[in-house]
Amino acid sequence: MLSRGQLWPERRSAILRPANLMQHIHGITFTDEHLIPIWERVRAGERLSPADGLTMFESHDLSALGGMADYVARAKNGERVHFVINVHINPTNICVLNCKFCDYVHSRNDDGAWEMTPQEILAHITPEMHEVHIVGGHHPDWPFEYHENYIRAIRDAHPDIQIKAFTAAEIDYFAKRWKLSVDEILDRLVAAGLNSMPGGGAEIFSARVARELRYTGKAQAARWLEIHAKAHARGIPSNATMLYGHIETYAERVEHLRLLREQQDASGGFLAFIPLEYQVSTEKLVARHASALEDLKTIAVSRLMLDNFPHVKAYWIMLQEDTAAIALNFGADDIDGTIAKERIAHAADARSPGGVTRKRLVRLIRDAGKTPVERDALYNDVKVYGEEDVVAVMEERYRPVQRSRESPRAGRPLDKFAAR
Ligand code: V47
Repeated sequence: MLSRGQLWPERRSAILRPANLMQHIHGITFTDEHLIPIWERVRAGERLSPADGLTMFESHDLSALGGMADYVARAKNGERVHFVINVHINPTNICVLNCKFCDYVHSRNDDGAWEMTPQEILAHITPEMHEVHIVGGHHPDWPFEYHENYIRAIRDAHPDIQIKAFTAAEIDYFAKRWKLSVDEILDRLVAAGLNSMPGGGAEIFSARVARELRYTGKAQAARWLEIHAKAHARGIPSNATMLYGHIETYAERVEHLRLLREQQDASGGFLAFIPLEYQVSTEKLVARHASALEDLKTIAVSRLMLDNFPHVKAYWIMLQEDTAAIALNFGADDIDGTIAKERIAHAADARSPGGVTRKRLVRLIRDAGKTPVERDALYNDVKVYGEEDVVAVMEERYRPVQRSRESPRAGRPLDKFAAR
């Protein structure tokens, strides 16, 4: 017997409902009448249930889902779409784990293994950047002090840059490997210069998928959420991700979103949610990448379910630029950044380039009909791009805004980041 939400992806079409006649309700055209009561709840500002989440994932009516999500995104962020001038640094790809979806991981003696020194890490940072994003493998020999030291080196060399570093999975590994408490780790990282935490390592909060994809060795749902709660309690904002498009079911996606929403109610420090499209790796968990339709649906449903998250990010590295641009009208209000170098998705042959220019991002956001807003890691405005700024960027005579020493630091109360 097949149950709802369990047919992803091979027989997904079997559960999609046939189209009905079109109905126009408060500005949205529906071909799936099951979405209409959900739209009424969205307009009334009511919270959607997990059953609503499943109904939306199982719907074929992409344009209605996009319209509803865009309505919510506009209510939260208006016409604004955020981006950041940043760099992704992956200090090492040596990792004790062997997650089945990951092509990034190497053992110590493998040919492609790398280890960066603090000086090599520093060499990736330029004065124009407002965010440095750092995640790496679970390196068995680097003592915690090594990580602390390169964070301090960045802070000393760039007192005004924002450092977003270490997934909850890495923090959990430091704690287990070096017998430290999560509290001590977080306090020491803040003292070294950490501002916020990225959302990686969450994968899908499902014990079944964790077993099948061999990631039971990394922080599981309760621990991942606990670490973010501890970060939020000390004024460290963070992001959350969901790895989709492999063997997970729609029901598992909905449960993942429900757990994040519940955590956000409790601790309030999540800034952005980022659905990560599985990049088909050597293991080929599925034959091909999720379709653009599936990507857009996932962005839209995430925006609708996560009513307490201020931002939803269309991560162009994994979605590719075209789908990411369309996602800006399907509930996403952020496109990440210039990124400069990216190695995790590209280890699995991501089809996007390794980094893009400010010009490319500004054009992409304007082409989507939105207002480009350059931000820092904590979603403070660096620059709202008016028409003249957009023209200046296109004509390559734009003068970047300098980083400000007024940037908020971790350890401050999180009221500013409370859901809008
Ligand atoms: O945790 C690994 C995922 C994550 C693959 O917080 C893969 O702003 C797809 O978390 N296909 C790291 N994904 C990236 C990440 C992230 C990216 C951008 C912004 C932010 C943020 C966070 O990448 C890992 C893992 O879940 N990953 N292998 C793969 N083959």
